Order: sequence, then structure tokens, then C-alpha cells
Amino acid sequence: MSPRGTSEELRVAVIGTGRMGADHVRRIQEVTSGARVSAVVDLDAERAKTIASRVDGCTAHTCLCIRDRADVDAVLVASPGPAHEATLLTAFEHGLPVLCEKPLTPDAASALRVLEAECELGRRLVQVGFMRRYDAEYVRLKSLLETGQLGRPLLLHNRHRNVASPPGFTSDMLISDSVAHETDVTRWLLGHEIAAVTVLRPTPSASAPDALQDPQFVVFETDGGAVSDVEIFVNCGFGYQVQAEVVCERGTARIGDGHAMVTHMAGRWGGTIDQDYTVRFADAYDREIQAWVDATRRGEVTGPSVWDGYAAAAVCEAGVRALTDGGRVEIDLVEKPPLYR
Ligand code: ISE
Repeated sequence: MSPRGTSEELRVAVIGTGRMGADHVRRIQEVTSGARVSAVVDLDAERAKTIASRVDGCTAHTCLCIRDRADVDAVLVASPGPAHEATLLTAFEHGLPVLCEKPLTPDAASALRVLEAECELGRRLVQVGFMRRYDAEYVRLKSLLETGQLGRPLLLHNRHRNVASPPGFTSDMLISDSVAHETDVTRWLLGHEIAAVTVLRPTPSASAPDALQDPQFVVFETDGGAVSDVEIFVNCGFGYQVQAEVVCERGTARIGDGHAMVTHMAGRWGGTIDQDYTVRFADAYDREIQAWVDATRRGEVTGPSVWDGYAAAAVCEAGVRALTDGGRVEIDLVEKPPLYR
């Protein structure tokens, strides 16, 4: 049943039709069942019109005029992070369920305002788009850890490599835009909060654009006594690679080696490496959006919460401070509200 009490398709407004938003519009139309895109919103009127023209009955808008629309049951937010707070608060006013791409908001103070607003409503409306929680390999790793067979997790090693950074990508964004994923993966896999962060700055790669501190090496200390490290390298040149290895008391488990198909040819063996996150995590995105649509039609909200988005924002903010000022920066979260326990 849709939130409006019919078993009809969920009518979704997609806010932001850049790379991720456009991909989600395609996904909802071609892959997801039980939903359709009824409206798209983008400051770029031409882009909104182009995307809307690909979908029967979809209207294009340049502002959040969804507020009084009768043809919107839920909102998918894929606009730039600084615009999220206003969109989320508007969705709350209208009781609309939201899938909000990461980051929830760009800093801890704005994330906390969203958290307080949702707590005031007294019910969850938001699923945050940490899609790695829907990736088959991460899900298997999490299930294995939960069996307890390997004992307590002690260390988590993460590698996060992109082929090339987009124009305008700054050193801070390696943390706030890229390592944001590992803040969530660390908290989710280990079931700990991140208590402190340190960022080391190796000599930048000659392939990195001017003044970009790339790569970086980030170390998280958790409140459960584990250490999680992240190599973030956004101009590695050769492929999109995300790997994780958990070291536990009685064994280790590793994902992301990308061994889907191995070829033997001309005296060598090997395989291909995905070039982009929309390809590497395509299945995860498909599962994430389907899970959101299914839960929303049941009148439920599941998946990563505003608390997870707030914790990630606080860790990234501390990470950027550690990158800029050097040293170890502690993270001070507010007490977790009952809504998220
Ligand atoms: C991008 O925004 C993402 O979310 C990708 O998953 C990540 O690999 C990339 O570094 C970010 O810029």
C-alpha cells in the first residue's frame, strides 16, 4: 500500500538531476518495481526538462514546488549537500518520506538540526543513501561478523580508489565526499561509534591536480577499541576500487578484490577493474532504491537513519580539521535519541 492508502505505484519526486539524480530517475523507471518518477526538480531548467522528457507524465520544476503537489508520495534527494537541510525540513512539514543521498548535510550542526526536527516529528521519515550497506559483498561480510565465528573485530583496513577526481574536487572533499562512505562502513560493520580521527598526508601523486592532497591516509579509533584505516586515493588512474579487510581475534575476512571473471591470455592472467562507482555499486544502488520503495509503500522507514547521517557528518568535520591542523581530533556526538536506538 502506498502512503496515500492505495496499492498504486509510489510517485517519487527526484530533487537534483545531476549524475546521481539522473541515474536514479533511470533506475526507478527501468529497474525498480512499485514506483515511478512523477516530478523532477533542478535549478538548471533545461536539464530538468531533458530528464523529465524521458519519463511519461513526469513534470519538470526549478524549485521545491512539490510542497502542494498531489502527485508526489515521496522524495529522493540527489542535489548538492548544502541544499539538503532545506529540502528535508520542507519534506518533514509535509510528512513526505525521503531517500537522501549522502551527505545528509555538509556539517554536524546542520545535521543535528535535521535530527532534532525529525525527533520532534516523533517518527522517522528519512533513509540516508549509504549504498554500500546494500552491496552483496559488504552484506556477506557483515553477516559473517555477526555470526561471531571470527571473534571480535580488532582492525578494519579500507582502500578507496577513484580513477580521477572531478573538476573542483578539493583536499577536504577526499574526506567529506569520499571517506564519508568509510565512516559509515566502519560504524555499521563494527557496531561502534568513531571516537577520534587522524589524517596523514603522504607526498601527493604527480597525477593529482595542483594543490590536491591526494592520497590521504585516515585513521579512525572507535569507542569499542578498534582501529579502522582508510587509504583514499582519488587520482589512482587505473580503476575504481573499494576493498575492506576485517582483522578479528580468530581470523580475517576481505572483500572487494573484484575476482568476478579471470582471463588467461598471451602468457598473463587477470580481469577488468570497474572505472566508476555507478558501475561498481550499480547492484547496491538497485537494491537500496528497491528497499526504500518497498518500505515506503508498507508505511515503514528502514536503512541508514538521520542518526547515521549525523554521525558521519560529525566524523567528516573532525576529519577535515585533522587534515588541516594535523594531529588527532576527537568526536563528540550528542546523546543518541530514543528514536534511533
Ligand atoms: C562520490 O561522491 C561517491 O560517493 C563515490 O562513491 C566515491 O567513490 C567518490 O570518491 C565520491 O566523490
